[in-house]
Amino acid sequence: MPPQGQTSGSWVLYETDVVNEDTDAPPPIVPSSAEKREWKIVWRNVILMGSLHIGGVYGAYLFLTKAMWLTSFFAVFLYICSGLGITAGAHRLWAHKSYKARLPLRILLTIFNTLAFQDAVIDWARDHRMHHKYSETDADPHNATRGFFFAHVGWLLVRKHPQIKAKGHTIDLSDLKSDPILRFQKKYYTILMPLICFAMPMYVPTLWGESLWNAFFVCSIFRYVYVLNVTWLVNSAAHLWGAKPYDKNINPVEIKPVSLVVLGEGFHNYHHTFPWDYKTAELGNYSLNITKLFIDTMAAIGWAYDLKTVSTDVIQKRVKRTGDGSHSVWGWDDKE
Ligand code: ST9
Ligand code: ZN
Ligand code: ZN
Repeated sequence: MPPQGQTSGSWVLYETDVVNEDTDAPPPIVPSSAEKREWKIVWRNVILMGSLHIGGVYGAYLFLTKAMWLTSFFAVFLYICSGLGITAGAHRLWAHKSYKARLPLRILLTIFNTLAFQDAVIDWARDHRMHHKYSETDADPHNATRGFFFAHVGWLLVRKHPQIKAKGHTIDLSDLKSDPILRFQKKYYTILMPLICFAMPMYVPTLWGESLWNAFFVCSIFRYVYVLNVTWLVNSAAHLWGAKPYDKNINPVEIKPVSLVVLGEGFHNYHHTFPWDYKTAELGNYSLNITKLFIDTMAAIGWAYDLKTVSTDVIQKRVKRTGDGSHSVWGWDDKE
């Protein structure tokens, strides 16, 4: 067997493929599908993502130095709106059905979601349902056992593992496909997305005298790249480094600094243990969970309803049964 990392044609072998012959330790268990991992690089995506990130760094520079303060403020506003389109929309409402939303909120969240350009909700939720059902296997689109880079962005730069397509049929998407708003978003995505994610953020700041150049790089490019990267941190960092107060047998972790920037989605050990909770956290401290504040506000005006959560009793039992013992630090002692 060739050594680790050696390529053979378009194949790259993983550490799990290598048997350590110098020790008596048993060879690692190799998932059968790991042998079929193939990095079919999509160069178009590599070039686009690379260029986008160079533009994002330049946009960050303009954000900090040259842009009008109103333009920078608008970029932050767009970050919150597009973030909510992912957290309150694609994630908690559509992928997990953790609450229900009336028509005006569904329309608003679809607009916010399109502003985030993370592909149509139906596709996002399909991949996310796979992520929960087949977590940390080859049928998980951003399988974090393949390392930080793959879980963060690498998975968007290569063809999907055959297991994803093979097991995809086990995911029921009928609820999403029967929603006319989501069908409309998917059908017209290639028109709606450029208008909402790039053209609108570039145009609005010109109303207060900003240059098109600054507006484009700050509000369209930098804001988009920033939201992408903080979202990806949930797939990468929040599956790698942190405490596991609710279930020590899974990889997702609680990671507070990430939660702050991802509007409350960093309590990932809790979320993978209780994915139906609309808070995606045990407590939902508003400062660390803006999405909960948003959904609670929508519930107060009647636009959101049937908010699902988990009783303290169920959480306590689970913590005792499968937690890693860190709960006093991460849970009830962490008062709001
Ligand atoms: C982006 C998404 O960035 C980020 C998602 C992050 C998720 C985070 C979750 C964490 C929790 C929430 C926290 C939120 C925090 C937010 C904070 C905000 C402040 N099941 O995909 P294709 C089949 S997007 C079943 O082309 P390839 C299906 O038949 C960024 N079947 O695979 C499909 O056909 P169709 C912008 C599946 O060819 C066919 O395969 N977007 C499934 O291998 C082909 O599918 C991009 O950059 C499935 N799951 O290509 C686009 N999947 O679709 C990047 C596929 O017609 N993507 N099938 O039904 C691509 O270019 C390609 O997908 C590819 C793979 C090259 C990666
Ligand atoms: Zn996850
Ligand atoms: Zn989830």
